[in-house]
Amino acid sequence: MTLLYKADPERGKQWARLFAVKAPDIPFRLWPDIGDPASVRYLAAWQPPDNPAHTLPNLEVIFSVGAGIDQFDLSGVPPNITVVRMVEPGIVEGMVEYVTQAVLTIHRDLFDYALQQQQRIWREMPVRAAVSRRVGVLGLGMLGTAVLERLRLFGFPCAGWSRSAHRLEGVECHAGVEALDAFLARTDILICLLPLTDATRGLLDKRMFAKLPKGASLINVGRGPQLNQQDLLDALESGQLHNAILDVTNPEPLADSHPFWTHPHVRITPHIASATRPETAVDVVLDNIRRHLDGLPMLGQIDRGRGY
Ligand code: NDP
Ligand code: OXD
Repeated sequence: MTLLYKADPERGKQWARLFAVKAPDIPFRLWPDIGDPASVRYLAAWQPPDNPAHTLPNLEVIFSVGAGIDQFDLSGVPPNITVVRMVEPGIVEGMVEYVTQAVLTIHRDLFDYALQQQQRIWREMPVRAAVSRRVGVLGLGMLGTAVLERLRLFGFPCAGWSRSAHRLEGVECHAGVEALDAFLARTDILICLLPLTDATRGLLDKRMFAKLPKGASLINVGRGPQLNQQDLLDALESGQLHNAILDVTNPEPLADSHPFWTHPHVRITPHIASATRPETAVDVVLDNIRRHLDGLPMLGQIDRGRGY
């Protein structure tokens, strides 16, 4: 009943230490040292090997080490192998911190002050109350919900958009394509926390930007291919959008010559908004293995039809 880990080797060593203490009965292997392939029933991976069912003939569950599973080629994973994404408190905490700092950076005009500083300009801008800055989150899942719960405490009027209807205290919830325009029209800071699927690829484009109030800003912490990068540059140029904070790009990293690197109204970070924390993730995976052994559904099991 081996668990094979195939992702960042340094974090893999932490997983190995934690497994040795918390679950000494479960053999743990670090890719590429897979031992007997027939004994591997569980795989924790950022990307599974090609043709996983062939490489690991008794594989039953693939745990994504990330919250997203878009990096998996699910067409190569037979339906009898269950795919589980990472639902663990460490990822949530990191994302709440990152998005909070990004919203406050935009809200408190720190982009504009950084430009003033470069020119040695000491000039105050009016300080806007949070209640006058409307925040909107695309995606009301594990992360979008947690981010809104925190942002609400600052006094920002908060809204969210999802596929199915949700109810969240203090959050105006919108659902479905037909509700998107109304959600965008009331959003000054737009945050993308959607999974990458066929329906969300390229969603952040000029049509969407045109529906935001003029001067709105974007924070993309979902996935790079959700954004049409040229449309963003055009929207920044025209003033339709004021600032963008991008933790994800397409590709990652961007080419040296990409205009985002030096754009005064774009801030990029190298996909670090949040990351799985071994200390908390291992508990979740072990709990899921127990559930699986008991024939119970696992937390974070993905729906292949929806793509997330
Ligand atoms: P969840 O699966 O919990 O939530 C996804 C949300 O998106 C749900 O509310 C879902 O709606 C909504 N959604 C999906 N498709 C659509 C659609 N077509 N139209 C409208 N709403 C849609 O995901 P998480 O919150 O855990 O994570 C979200 C994403 O964040 C991940 O997939 C990953 O891409 C990204 N991420 C980025 C990280 C980073 O460091 N930058 C770190 C971790 C995650 P419904 O509720 O109706 O199902
Ligand atoms: C994730 C990520 O999906 O790191 O967890 O982006």
